Amino acid sequence: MSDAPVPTGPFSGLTRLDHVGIACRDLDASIEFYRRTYGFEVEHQEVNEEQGVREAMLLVNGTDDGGATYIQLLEPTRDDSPVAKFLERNGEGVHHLAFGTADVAASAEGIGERGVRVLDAEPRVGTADSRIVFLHPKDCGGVLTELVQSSQ
Ligand code: V0V
Ligand code: CO
Repeated sequence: MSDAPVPTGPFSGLTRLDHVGIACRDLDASIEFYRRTYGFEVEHQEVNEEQGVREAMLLVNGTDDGGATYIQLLEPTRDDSPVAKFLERNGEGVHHLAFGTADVAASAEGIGERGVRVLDAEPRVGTADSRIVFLHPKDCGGVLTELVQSSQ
């Protein structure tokens, strides 16, 4: 028997809820709602041109693996973006869930082998230089699901 630590966590490599993505029309007004109502503060804010969003990460809690859990507020930057399409169809509300992993490519490969469509062949750049992959909502019980590997 070796003394190496036994790996923990599920086979997918997903170990925590990283964020819940919320589609909104006015980022500043939504930030103000979360601050005034819950006291959550913005930890990070950026524009992601590839994804067509202006977004803010609001810290909810830290986790024991050094990560954290956030609310991600998403305002579209162009009319043909996924969040703009979502707003047109559904109005403001929950847009996606994101699970954290230490290795996003390995998690995506393992989940893809179980018959779920992985939308990104290669991980893309997400918030704060994270690496992200999306899974098709039609294969995930109607929930757009993101896998995220944080940059630290
Ligand atoms: C679309 N559908 C959804 C959905 N978006 N279902 C649940 N949750 C969502 N958010 C459903 C929609 O109602 C349709 O169902 C069907 O999927 C096809 O949708 P569509 O918009 O007509 O068609 P597509 O295929 O052009 O676009 C859908 C997908 C697209 C999911 C493929 O939105 C996508 O690639 N999303 C991933 C990228 C993304 O969302 N980026 C923004 C967040 P019916 O009508 O056929 O039944 S960026 C982010 O989170 C970052 C940067 C980060 O975390 O760091
Ligand atoms: Co996200």
